[in-house]
Amino acid sequence: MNIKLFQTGGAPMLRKPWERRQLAGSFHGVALVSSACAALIGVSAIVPAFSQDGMAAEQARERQELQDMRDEVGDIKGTINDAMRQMTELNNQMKNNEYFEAHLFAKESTVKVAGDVSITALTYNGKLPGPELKFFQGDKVRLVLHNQMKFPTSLHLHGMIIPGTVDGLPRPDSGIVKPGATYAYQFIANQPGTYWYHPQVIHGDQKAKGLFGSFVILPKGNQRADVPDKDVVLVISDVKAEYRSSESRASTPSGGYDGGTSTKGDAASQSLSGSPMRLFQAVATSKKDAHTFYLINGKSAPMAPPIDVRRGQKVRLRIINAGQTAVPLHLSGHRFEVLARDGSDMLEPRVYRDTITVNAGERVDVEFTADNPGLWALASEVFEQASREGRTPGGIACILRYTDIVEPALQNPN
Ligand SMILES: [Cu+2]
Repeated sequence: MNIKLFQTGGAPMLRKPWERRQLAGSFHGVALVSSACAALIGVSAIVPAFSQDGMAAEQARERQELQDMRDEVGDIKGTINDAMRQMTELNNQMKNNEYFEAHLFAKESTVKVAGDVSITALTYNGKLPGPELKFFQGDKVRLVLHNQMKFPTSLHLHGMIIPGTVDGLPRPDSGIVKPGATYAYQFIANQPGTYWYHPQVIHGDQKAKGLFGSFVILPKGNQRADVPDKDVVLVISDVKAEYRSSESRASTPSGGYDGGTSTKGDAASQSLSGSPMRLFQAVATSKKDAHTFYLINGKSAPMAPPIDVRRGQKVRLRIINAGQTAVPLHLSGHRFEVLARDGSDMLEPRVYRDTITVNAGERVDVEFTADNPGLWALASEVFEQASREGRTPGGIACILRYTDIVEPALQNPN
């Protein structure tokens, strides 16, 4: 939508023929301008020497020329009217569709985080992390929070500089959402970058139990050079969960977390592969029998989906640490440029790393060129975080995979 083109305040007045012609030329093509100039020069130079017949012919020509000009002005008016009509229609559309609306349903859900482990966590829309939202700079955003939990909640837009009425500490009439209630948070997405949402600090325990999600604001008028071929959001987290034995006592292996006894006949406790599915309940604080699941996009390795790239692609990773501890993430085989921390563009000098420590609550955007075909790991350097209680593969780890390269070793593992 090119509104500037039709801002008539700065348009020239239609006063002199050549100005009209030039304006017409700008609409109908360059040829018109040059023919108009030629006609004007001809008229002023030749008029005094003409006979009466010649004068009459000349007057007729001038009348014709004036008529042509009127027609052209009419054309221009028509063009402007058309454009104004289109603009009005666009404006009406924008008014009707002013807000980019997303609905978040905060509720308890059971999510599978590893092959044989499900946790009952607090989620937005049943997903861990919550829905990945994308806006463009300047979008008017309305996030509608539906509280389907048994206790109050709130929404914090981590990193956004917005009025306190939207994101300040919630007040009774502004931001605390009672059980069963709905609240709409509206803001203008004016800062490009990587952000995340979660309950306010007074409901911090809900964040630790899984209530978090990401949102990205893409710059308006993205230049091609600035747009990566692949733009991936990675939310890393740790969720503490207790083994929930009360619900599945009959089928619970007595050995606790590591007791892998088969539980035949209990469909709910069977994973697709047939191994016993164990159910954990997310807890806010560390307890003696609590297990910590380190997750990348809600999954423990090897369940975390791979990052698929092709040779030559520019790949951006937007890493958000929604967990409780700092995570030093290492990407093997590549060096990445650190583009931004906490949503702000980095200033020069450029910083290149192969490991980046993402603190609790922090966001880091990095970018690299996929120029080293193969299979690579993106994983925490802390063994506890890159394992599932000492077992590998597990925890915060995923594969970077070149999909256009055939790996003979993988195709034929002899
Ligand atoms: Cu936060």
